[in-house]
Amino acid sequence: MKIEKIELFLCRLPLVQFFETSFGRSYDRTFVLVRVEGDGHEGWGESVAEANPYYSSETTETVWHIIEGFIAPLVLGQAFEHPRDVFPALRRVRGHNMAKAGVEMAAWDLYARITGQSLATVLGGTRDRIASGVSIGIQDSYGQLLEKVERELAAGYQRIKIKIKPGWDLEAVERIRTKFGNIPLQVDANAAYSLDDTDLLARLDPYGLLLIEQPLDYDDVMDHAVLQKQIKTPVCLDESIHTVRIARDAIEARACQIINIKPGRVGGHRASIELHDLCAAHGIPVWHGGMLESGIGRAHNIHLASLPNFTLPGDIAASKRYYQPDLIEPAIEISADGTIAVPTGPGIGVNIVRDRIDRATLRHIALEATP
Ligand code: SMG
Ligand code: MG
Repeated sequence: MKIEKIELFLCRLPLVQFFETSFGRSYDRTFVLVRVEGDGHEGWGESVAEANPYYSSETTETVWHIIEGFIAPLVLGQAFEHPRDVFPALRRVRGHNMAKAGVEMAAWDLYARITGQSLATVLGGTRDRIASGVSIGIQDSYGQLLEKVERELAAGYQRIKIKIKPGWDLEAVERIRTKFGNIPLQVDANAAYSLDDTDLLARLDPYGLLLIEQPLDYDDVMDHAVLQKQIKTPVCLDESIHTVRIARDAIEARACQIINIKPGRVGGHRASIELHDLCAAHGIPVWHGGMLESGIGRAHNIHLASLPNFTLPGDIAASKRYYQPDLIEPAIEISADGTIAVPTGPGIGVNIVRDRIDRATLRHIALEATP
């Protein structure tokens, strides 16, 4: 497979509903789409960096800069036997996993299309439907939160995750438990606490949460190990896990019992599979995270989540919770049992709607191999 062309699209789409985390509130999503061409086919990827450096230090502008200046020259005109060879070819570039993942994942889609297989098949997926959960942001009132939980449970989602931050934590959980009983419930702090909050976090123990995601800082593995010894709720790491090596250290240090895999955060599908396999070997369950992706990134996530150790429901929900219309057809839907079908066509297996991409595009560039 030879990658002959890379196109980048800086896109912005309005969100159907605002999304608030401990970093702040968003009403729209800016992201970079990657299209690659080779062997008479195309492949699509989506970089999950946001316009701001709050979830991660990467932004849409750094992604653009790094792909255009440093990743494209390492990939264009190169023949790859398999897309697993792309990530190692980018080794000179340190970090910038979200930029790498955009290109790497597009290469997996390209390869799957060239060989006429679904992406799930190429990745080693073993199930034809994935379990779907939702992530509910911080709301203006507890009433609004309870309404949203009710709506998502009625839609069939298999678990609820709520965002927490100091001042929006115990009471939010208490109210959900009081109204909805023992539903599968987890919380995500996006690094909003410190070890000084250990007593407060321990007060979540009686609520039987599935997990608490990234309570402490994004670069802090060791404090999570200290915290995990003092609370019963399983700690799940998200932001901290940039590389398979950090995951290995975190598991060794008992800093977490569960890991959230986002291919964008670790550099793409190859690193995600390695992380998945590492966790499986250590009895650490994984689930697929979400980054408010458009249908393109979402389709990639569904294929990856079909691997066997994704045993907990992911943050992979229906398109209509995020974008209407989505950039793909048909939109991603969940069935009444809270599962999503893994597309079976070649590659990511969804139809890309080019004129919707064009309407969402703020900037475009096409890069080709120099002869
Ligand atoms: O895609 O449904 C989704 C969002 C899931 O909560 C979600 N993601 O930390 O896990 C996380 C957050 C990061 C989102 S900020 C873009
Ligand atoms: Mg998270």
